[in-house]
Amino acid sequence: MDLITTNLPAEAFPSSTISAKAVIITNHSHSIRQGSFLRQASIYPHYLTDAFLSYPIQQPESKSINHAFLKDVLVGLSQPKKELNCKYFYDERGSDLFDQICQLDEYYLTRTEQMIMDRHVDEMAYQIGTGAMLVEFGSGSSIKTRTLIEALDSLVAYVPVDISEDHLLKTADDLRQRYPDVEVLPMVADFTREFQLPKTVRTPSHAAVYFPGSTIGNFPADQAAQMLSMIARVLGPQGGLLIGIDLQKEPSIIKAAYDDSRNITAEFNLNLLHRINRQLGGNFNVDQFRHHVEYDSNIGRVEIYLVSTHDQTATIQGQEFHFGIGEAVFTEHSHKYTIEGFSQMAAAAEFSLHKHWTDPERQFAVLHLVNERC
Ligand code: AVI
Repeated sequence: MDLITTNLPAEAFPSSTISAKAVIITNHSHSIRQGSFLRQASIYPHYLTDAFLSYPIQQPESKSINHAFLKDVLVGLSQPKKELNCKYFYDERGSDLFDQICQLDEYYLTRTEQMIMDRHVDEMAYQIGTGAMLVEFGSGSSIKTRTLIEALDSLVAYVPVDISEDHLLKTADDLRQRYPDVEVLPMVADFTREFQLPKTVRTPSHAAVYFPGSTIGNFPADQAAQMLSMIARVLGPQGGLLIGIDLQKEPSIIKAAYDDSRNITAEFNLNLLHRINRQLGGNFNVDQFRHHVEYDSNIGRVEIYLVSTHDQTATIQGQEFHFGIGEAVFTEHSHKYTIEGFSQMAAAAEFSLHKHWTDPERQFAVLHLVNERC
């Protein structure tokens, strides 16, 4: 658990629980189940990550509430432009809905990335090279990674990184049995933060991070750039990064992926309000909000909102929030890149693009980047 203190506005918190000089307690494992990187990501607004100032602490009383979640919700809804952090999509129901999204016809990302991996895994393994340590971000059950593990020549170690300890340890046991020559070294970690690679019995020739799923697209551009720099530092010189990114394309295809005809994505988005009701004692009338998606083709960015269909007030832990008719609460960005644009961002972190693979329609790409720092 991290204890971070800062000077948040008094109105961001119910007076009964936290003083104006508030404490932020983050325990990332509370709210997060398993699987994708986002389920463990700390995508905090800048005002929470920038200047951390120390102030006296008054802890909230209830032990059953996830205080990091409560704090983020109260602060997000107190902004002039209301927002909720997309990392809170992934409670049990949200994770289940996300799995359903991944199987939708309109949601081309998952199946296209898988197709690229299936077709080109041998070339990817060749690019990564012999005797590597492979570090996977948001490994989940590592099932899809097995093809890559099997294709890699003399893989020294596989390091699945995830926040869900139980799941991770079970997966690691399975992998050890399956690949007795590979050291499997699970890490329970939040890899939006700098971490150290584990020590191995045999020395790997280099390390490579595997970061699939286009999850980097859910980070604001500046945080994505910071993550790439952090990965480069962790890997060291000649370290590799195999990363999946969603590509810019005809806007109607992208919009449909986030506004599907079966309304599963709408349910996924609205579940955030249900989750606030369930876990934070909120009283949102969820039926009076609707899912709304925009795609800004200049930036290459999907923007997802919850829009209030009525003039209404919701209360969370005694704090009231008013929503006007048509008022939008921002919930998620999903960036779509060009290969050139992403390579430029990666170049600022001293990664250079060695090879990339796409599907025939150039919807999605997997990039192999190498840290050229000496
Ligand atoms: C996890 N992430 C890559 C998904 C995406 O496509 O940005 C999250 C998502 N949001 C709505 N649909 C899917």
